[in-house]
Amino acid sequence: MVAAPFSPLGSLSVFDSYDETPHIGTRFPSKSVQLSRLLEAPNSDELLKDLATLVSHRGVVFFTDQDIDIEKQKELGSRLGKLAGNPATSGLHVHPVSEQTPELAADVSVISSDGGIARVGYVKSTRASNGWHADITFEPVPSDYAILKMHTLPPIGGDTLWASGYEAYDKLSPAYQRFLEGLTALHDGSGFIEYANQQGLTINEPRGSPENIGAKLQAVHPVIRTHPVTGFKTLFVNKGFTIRIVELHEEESQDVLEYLTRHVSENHDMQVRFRWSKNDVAIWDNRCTFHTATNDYSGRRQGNRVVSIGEKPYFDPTSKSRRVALELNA
Ligand SMILES: O=C(O)CCC(=O)C(=O)O
Ligand SMILES: [Fe+2]
Repeated sequence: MVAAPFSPLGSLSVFDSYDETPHIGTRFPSKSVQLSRLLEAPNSDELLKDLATLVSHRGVVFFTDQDIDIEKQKELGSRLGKLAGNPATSGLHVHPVSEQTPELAADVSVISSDGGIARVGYVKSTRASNGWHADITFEPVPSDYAILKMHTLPPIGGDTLWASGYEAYDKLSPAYQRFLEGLTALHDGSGFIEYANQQGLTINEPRGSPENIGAKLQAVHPVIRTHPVTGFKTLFVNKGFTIRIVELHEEESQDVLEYLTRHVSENHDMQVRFRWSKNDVAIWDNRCTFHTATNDYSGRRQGNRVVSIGEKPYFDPTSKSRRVALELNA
């Protein structure tokens, strides 16, 4: 007996969609599906809660040619997190170094080839895979969802890749899984402190939660965390921000983090690559995915990103992995 394929679409099943890969990524290909309309629908709470559930299961969801403006994008960010059950104290993230511009408030990050936070630490001559990260994991209360709308794109290039933290966990041997469970890791955003110092900026605070304060930009989180929406175990260390596994000796920690970094970047069966068109929107879950930009283009590329704050990461030893819970064997 093969179990019927699990569908996390709920009320969104009335719209045409397809999965981009078995483990990560779902797309709504038609521009007739507009996020702006989901926000206004009479059953918008149901639709948005189901969207949050879908994003949490599939890691990242893509929408085509969206008319949503930045105010509505912020509303979407707030409502997704709330409907998925984040704490009352969690709101939209204020990036430690986001600059308030006349058009955009501090809770919007401009993702631009011209500079700013998306370019911090980028060195052209290093490996493309050095860019893998989950957003803002240096915060004590890190992100649940992120929404990126790209309005300016080069004719070719600039794809974004996402990888599944659920599948990253599931692909490890049971012995390695047991070794990682219960360990904790230090996440560090000091690259943004250096950037702030260079630019003469002060570190913004609070940053979307009363606990996200101070200018140190460090937090300790479980290496394997339980996702509060799906209940699945997921790998929660990333190349961008995780600097040390606390319980290990320094060199052991370096080797294990190096292994896990390669595990995510070299297993392309747990990744999806998205080629953007103008005004496409990607919504991802920072708790159970990693992502990286591709710096292979010339010309301008720019979009607006809204990141919402979730809950403090935790590990529930009784939680199951995605493959075990969904009875997937392939
Ligand atoms: O530019 C991209 O493709 C991704 C940038 C990024 O990391 C983000 O928006 O969080
Ligand atoms: Fe990011």
